[in-house]
Amino acid sequence: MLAPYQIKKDFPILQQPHPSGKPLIYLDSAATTQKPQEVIDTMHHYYEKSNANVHRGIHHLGNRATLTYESTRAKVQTFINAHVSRDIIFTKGTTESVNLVAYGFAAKRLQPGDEIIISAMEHHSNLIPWQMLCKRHQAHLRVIPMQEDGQLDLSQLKQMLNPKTKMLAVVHISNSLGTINPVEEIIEMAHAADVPVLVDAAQSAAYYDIDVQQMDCDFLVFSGHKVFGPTGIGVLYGKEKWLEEMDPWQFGGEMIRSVTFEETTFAEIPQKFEAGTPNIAGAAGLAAAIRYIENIGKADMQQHLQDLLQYATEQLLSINGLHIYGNAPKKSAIISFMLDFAHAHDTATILDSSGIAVRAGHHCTQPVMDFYGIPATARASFSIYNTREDIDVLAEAVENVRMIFVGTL
Ligand code: 7TS
Repeated sequence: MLAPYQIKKDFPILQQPHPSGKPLIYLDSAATTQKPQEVIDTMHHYYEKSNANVHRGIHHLGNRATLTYESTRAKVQTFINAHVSRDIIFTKGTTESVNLVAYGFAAKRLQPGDEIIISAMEHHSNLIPWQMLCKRHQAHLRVIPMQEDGQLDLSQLKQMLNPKTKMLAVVHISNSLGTINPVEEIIEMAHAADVPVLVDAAQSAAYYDIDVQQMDCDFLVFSGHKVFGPTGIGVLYGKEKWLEEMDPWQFGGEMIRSVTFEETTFAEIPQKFEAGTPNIAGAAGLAAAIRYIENIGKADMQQHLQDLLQYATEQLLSINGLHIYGNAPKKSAIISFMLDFAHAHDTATILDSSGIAVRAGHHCTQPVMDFYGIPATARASFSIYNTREDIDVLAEAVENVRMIFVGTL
């Protein structure tokens, strides 16, 4: 059993009060997770004791920095059970990882008239790169439709897949609805049609077991800052055969074997995709974040999140005029809601005055909002440092919004 009150103490940022004097309740972990002290300390320690550039210094500090950076690659390999560590590419985040696959891999395979499939609930960063690529190559973007409850309608997928399909990209857990998609089933269907699949694990990597070999995804992407690690570092996993085939997308130092004014030959993977000085301190922080997750254990995390999801759903649904968007049977601890009597931004502003951080807007999933015919939702997203008490405070504060707009309870 996870002890959230104990865990909360690991996160220094959550110890400070809100400017209103009320306790700070952070319910925006889908946007970014807070960082435990050991992640902050590890990054601090890196700059204090080990800072140098990687892969070039023969000196002591250069070796330490390289060891820090490369041992994180090995750490990520075991975190997602990749076959070898060279299948792990460091990027600056999920967005950059998707763009790298779009332009380094899919662009090479795309002919006019070809098709790329995404789903109706993609974050814009797993939508726009594919849309732009399709426009550039006169290809078509096709979309797996969604049902009212926020599940994908996979009955359509089989007939959507055809010899013109060159890529499928799908989100594991929706950041605006919380839906947990059956990615293994999707991958199996896509592979039956010889279509490679990218999985966006931005919302799942922190809490759900990711085994890329078992999942058999061709690419998997996530961001350090959503797994209790720092901003500015992310991961692209790719099957070795695809990474070998893929073109580098950025050029410069670190990614070459030899250079003349006429020709350049590139380094092997993963260096081929990591031009320039990488985010070494970020890598140190990411390794510390993964250690933190491993120490707590994903099974306990999931159990806690499911408990919070169930409790929060009950509490919020007991409020008159509150609607939850996204009611899939398999759902993570993300609740998008709307009040009949208040705009989502007003709701979020009033909640903030009670010390509660929720996000309001389209959550970079505008097509999901269009599907429901709404401009925005308020979104409460929970993590391991949240408690049932946080949810009680949230429910009370939403009742207060009702008081302000409607005048009665
Ligand atoms: N994919 C999903 C499913 C996400 O939730 C996000 C960020 C991204 C991709 C992009 O990640 P980035 O690290 O490259 O920015 N989601 C959110 C969110 O829900 N609120 O702010 C960022």
